[in-house]
Parts: sequence; structure tokens; C-alpha cells
Amino acid sequence: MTSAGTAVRNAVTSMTSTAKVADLQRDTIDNNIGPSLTTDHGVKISDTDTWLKASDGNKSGPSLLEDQISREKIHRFDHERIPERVVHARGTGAHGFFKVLNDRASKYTFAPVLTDTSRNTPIFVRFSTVQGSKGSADTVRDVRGFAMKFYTEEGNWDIVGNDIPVFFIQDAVKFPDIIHAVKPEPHTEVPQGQSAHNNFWDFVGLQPESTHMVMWVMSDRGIPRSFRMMQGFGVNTYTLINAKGERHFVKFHMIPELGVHSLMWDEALKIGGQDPDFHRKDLHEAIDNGCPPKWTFAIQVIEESREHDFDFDILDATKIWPEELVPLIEIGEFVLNRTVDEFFAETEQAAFCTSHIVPGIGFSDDPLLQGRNFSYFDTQITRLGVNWEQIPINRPICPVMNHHRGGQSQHRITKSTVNYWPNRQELNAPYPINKGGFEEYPQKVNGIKQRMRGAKFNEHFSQAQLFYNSLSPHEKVHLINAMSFELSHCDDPTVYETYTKLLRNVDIDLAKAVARNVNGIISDTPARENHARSTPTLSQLYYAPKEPTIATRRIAILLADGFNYTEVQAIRAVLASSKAVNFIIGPRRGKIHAAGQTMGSSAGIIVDHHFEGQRSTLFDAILIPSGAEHIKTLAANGRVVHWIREAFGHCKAIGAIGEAVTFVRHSLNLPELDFADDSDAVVSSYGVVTTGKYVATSAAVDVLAIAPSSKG
Ligand code: HDE
Repeated sequence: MTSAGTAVRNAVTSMTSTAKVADLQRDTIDNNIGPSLTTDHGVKISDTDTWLKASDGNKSGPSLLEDQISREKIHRFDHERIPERVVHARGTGAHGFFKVLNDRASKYTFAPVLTDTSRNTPIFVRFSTVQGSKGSADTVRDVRGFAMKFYTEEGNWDIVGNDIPVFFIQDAVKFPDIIHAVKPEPHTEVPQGQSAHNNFWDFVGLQPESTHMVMWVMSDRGIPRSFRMMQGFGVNTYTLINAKGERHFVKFHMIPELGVHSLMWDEALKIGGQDPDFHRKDLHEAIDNGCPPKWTFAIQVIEESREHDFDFDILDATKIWPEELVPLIEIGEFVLNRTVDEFFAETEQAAFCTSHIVPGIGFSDDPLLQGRNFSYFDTQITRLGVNWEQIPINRPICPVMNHHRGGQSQHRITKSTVNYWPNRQELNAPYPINKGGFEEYPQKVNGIKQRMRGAKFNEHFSQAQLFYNSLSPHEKVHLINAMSFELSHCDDPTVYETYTKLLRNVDIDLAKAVARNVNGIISDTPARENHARSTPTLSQLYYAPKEPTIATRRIAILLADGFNYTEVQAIRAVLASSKAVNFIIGPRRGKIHAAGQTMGSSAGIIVDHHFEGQRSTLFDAILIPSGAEHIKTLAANGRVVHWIREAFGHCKAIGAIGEAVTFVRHSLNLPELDFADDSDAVVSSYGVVTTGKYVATSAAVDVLAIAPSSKG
């Protein structure tokens, strides 16, 4: 090994869950350490506030170009931006680690990252939306990206997945078309963060292979409550190679510990304005509060010999592999437990490539994957330059040694007299190794050069029907409403008429409901019969956590002066012990006082937000404690009544104690709302939890957990 190689190898930290974070420390500086500001070339600066001028001392004269310090500051600033990602521009990321839990995968692969239970492989995950620009809102209706980088001892492995298991198109060459169609229209640059426009629905109406994915995006999957509550899917079909050299087809799955949950559309729309960074903040909040999100990692595997045993093509990315046919095999789990130190250096410069695989993992002939393998490397060169894999967040934690040289922003100084292979030094320079390197699995390829798709690629509606049939009644209503919203934003009748006609291939009731809402083509005749098959695993309800939990849920406690201090403190303690995050919302930010406490005294409780400062949409549940005086103030405030009505309209848990019950009853105009006079909690059929007197039991917390998972 060359001495350069030794240096790289020495820098490698051992394979622990924090190995990548330790690697990043090599380039992390603390900007607070220096006594003095300096230029980029290290000269101390005495004035960064005033440009050098030609002046007589009384009035400001012209600025002088000579001022190299001001020029450097401005020039450096002028070049701060890099091109945003052409898709998935808006995103956020976190560090964590992946752990294999059993040896189930060793039957299929020899890749240690999937089989070695002693490893903690560091990972970086970036979540994103697809359509909007870097500055667009988080809660728009869209697919979410779920891109994972595993820093393995054998090199980086990337799964560049989504929160939806299928894709809009079957062949990579259609990608520019679907993306042009969904992105803002060329003549107006409208809309932002929306697929609700003529061009998107025009395209998918003429491209029936998109129908299955359109169903998913229009379902609640398109508006997740949190990145932490999304499933992840590798989407494409990869292969695994085992120690005997046998090949299996594989799909990758991530299942969130907290279950799969969504916003309601009205919430998503409002949060888009109230807090466009809602999902970013949510990820940070959970990690900072000691609740790192966790996913189970599973695979679906098909033997190579069974490739043609299914009525769909297993290499078609517009199809799932139904779990009844190909069960999930849980093999590991991963946790995201560290936020980034600097967004640009880490999250923005993170660059993923579907072609980044490690020995034991291979590609398949999935035509979408084949094209993706070309595209990602190429796009990173535009965004980050040819040496993008040297950027700290992207560089592997194992040695990187080769004869690639030069290019813009080359950071490595490679000591060697040769930069080609073969060379006279052989063993002193990097050379291909016989064993342990990436090897191609021999695969017979035989064909006639032609532009074609496999015969089974021609069927587009069977799984769209399967998905729709598998939704619960309220999920179906949400989907119909979502499509109606989107098509209502299309003002070209050709567009909404074509799409409502196409829907007759999925389900005639769905087609009629949407067509009625948007003035589309109403017909009683299906274009194809609904096969009526369904599967439980496609509804979000299937993924509800086994035990109801309020961990990481945001609970707003509405208070005014005169509240019951002991009661509120007890409630907060119970919520905190259940790992929920509670916020006091009151008439003013800062201190308010409980019954019996002197106004202006140091006693009291700190209000986190004014009633106008936040809205119910930003919380999972609201709670109104007892206290005649504080209820009087709340009841006189129209915004507080709006908090209650809005939370109720979004099917959120509302807790009311003592005097608060009457207030909630009046606010909701629900005279029948019942409550016990003692400390029993009563859960009404509306999801409002009432009690005469609060007793700090975890049972009371459990009842608050019902609503977030049961939005009807
Ligand atoms: Fe991507 N995709 N994609 N994509 N994709 C990009 O690469 C592309 C596809 C996905 O957080 C780009 O680095 C083609 C499917 C994610 O940085 C680009 C095709 C799936 C991310 C690109 C697809 C994805 C990207 C833009 C069709 C789900 C964000 C910036 C063949 C499995 C990664 C970049 C991050 C990003 C190309 C289809 C997921 C242009 C050509 C299918 C999560 O290279």
C-alpha cells in the first residue's frame, strides 16, 4: 500500500454506529473558537462593516475596488448557491445507524451489512418532497423521498427510495416527461408544491401506467403527519447474491415503529401557510427530545427461477409484490438519532446513487432502475462537481484508492509516481483484487436490439384496483376528495374529462363520485370490472402501533389566568413521562398565574405561545384543564373557540376537565356531550375525552392516544 493509502486507512475509524460522525469531525470546525475574523486566506480582519472609500472624511466618497477584503466577502457570497436538485429539492436529513437483528438474510446474500449481527452500520437518511423547490412547504400533497446511505466497511450502499412502493412510469426514459408534467408549467412557472394543475393530470390521463401510483399519492400517503411515520420502499427490484453464487430478486422495506399516520387535507393546506417547515422541525424535535425515530428493515425475496411465476412482471416498478405472495422477512432495524451540524454541508450536499451497491447486492433488469443507475451519478456532477464523492458527507468510511485524478475541487493529494493500471509498481499502487472485490454474477443475456417492454408491462389497472379496494371507507373518502380537489384545479375540460373516464378502469363508484364533483364524464359503465380483491397490508391502519402511544405527539394545553396549578403540573408530568411534547397556549407569551397566585408575582407558569401565535393544526391533541376563572377568559376569546372547533373538525383528541366540559360542549354545540362528575374519564363517540376531575393516571393519557390514529 502507498503511504497515501496508509494515511487514508489510518483515518478510518472502527465500525461503530458513530463511525461516520467521527469521520465528519475531521472537517468540522467550531466557528466560535477563533479570537479574530479572517479572510479565506487567513489574514486577520479589523473591519468587516465598511467598504474602503475615497473620502475627505466628511462625506462618503466612491467605494474602491482595491478593497480586497470587501471584494472577497461579496464574491464569496455571490457563489454560495448550488443548483437545487432537479427533483426532491426540498428535504431534510439526519444521522443514525442500522443494525442486523438475525441471520435470515444470509440465505440470500453474503453482504455483511445485511448479515453481520455484530455490526452497527452508520447511516444518513434524507427525506424530501418531489415537486416543489427548495423553499416550498413541507406538507404539500406529494410523494416523499426516503434516501438512505449506509456507510459500510465494503463501501457506501445507497437505497434511494420513496414512501410509496410503486412509481409513475415503467421506463426511465419517461422520467423527464413525468417530471416536466408535474413541475410548474413552463409558461407561468405555476404551481409550486402542487400536482393540482392541467399538465400533471393531462399526462397521467394519457399514461395509464401511472394510475396505480396516482391512487397512492391521492390517498392519505400523500400527506404524511411526519417523516417519522412513513413507510419506506426501495421501489426498484434489486438482487441479492449468496455465498454459493445464487441470485434472488429483492425489494427493500422500512416500517416505522410509530405506525403510518397522515394529516387531513385541510390540516396540510393550513400548515403549509402556518408552518412551512413543519416536517423538518418535527424530525429535529423528536431527536432533540430523546425520541429518535426507528424503523424495522425488511426484505421480500423471489428465487431467480420464479421470475415469471406471477401475473405481473416482478421487474415492473409500477407493481408491488403483494405480501400474500411474497411475505416480508424482517432482518434489521435502524434509528435516526443525530441531527446535522450544518444543513448545507451535510443535507444539501448529500448525494445518493442507485448504482452505489456493495458486494452481495446486485441490480436487476428493472428498466427504471437501469436508467436511474445512469442518472444519479450524472446529476451529482452538475450539482456538486466531479469530485462530489470526496465531500465529507458523501465519502465512505473505508479506504478509497484508485487512479481517478483531477477535476474541479480535487481535495486529495495522492502520493504516487503512477496513476494508471497496469503499472511497473504493481503492488505498491492500488490494483484489482481477486477475492473480496465486487464481482458480476454471471447472467445470460440474449436478445434482439429493439425498443420494447415485457408483455406483462401492458397491464395497468389490476393493482390500482387492489389498492383502492384495500382502503378503509374513510381512506376512500379522503382519496375521492383529494382527486376532486386536484381535478377542480384543472380548468381544461379535456383534462378532467379524460381522467374521470380513465378512472372507470379502477372503480365505477370512484369514477362517478369524482366526475360528479368536478363536472367530468359520468357513466354507469365500468371500463373494466373491479376484481374486488383486497389485501390488509395496503391500508395505513394495518401499521398502527401494537400499543396505542402518544410518544412524540404534540399536545396543546389551553390556559388562562386562574387555572388549577396542581392539576396542570400533574398533567404535564404524565404527558412527559409518556414522551409526549406539551405546550402551554395562553392569552400572552410569558408568565400567567394560577388561581390564588398574585398577578405579577414570580409564581405561575410560562406560556409557550399566544392563542394567535399557533393554531390547533400544529398539534395532535388539545387539553383544557379545569378552573372557573380561566375558563371564563377562554370562553370570551373567539380564537380559543376556533381552536376547539378546528381540532374537532380534524378528528383530534380533545380533553376537557371540570368546568372545561361545559365550555367545550358550548363551543362544539354538542349539548349531549357527557361527562362524569368524578374522576372517571368518559370518551364520547366524537373522540372528546371529558372528566369531572383530573387524576394523573396513564389511563387518561391512553385515551388521548385514540384520535391521532383514527381520523375518520
Ligand atoms: Fe429519482 N432522481 N429518478 N427516483 N430520486 C433524483 O438525483 C431519477 C425515482 C429519488 O435525497 C435526482 O440527486 C430518474 C424513483 C429520491 O438527494 C435525479 C428516475 C424513486 C431522490 C433522479 C427516477 C426515486 C431522487 C435528482 C426514473 C423512488 C432524492 C437529484 C428512472 C424509488 C435523493 C439527485 C436525495 C433524486 C433521477 C425515479 C427517488 C435527477 C431518471 C423510482 C428519494 O438523478
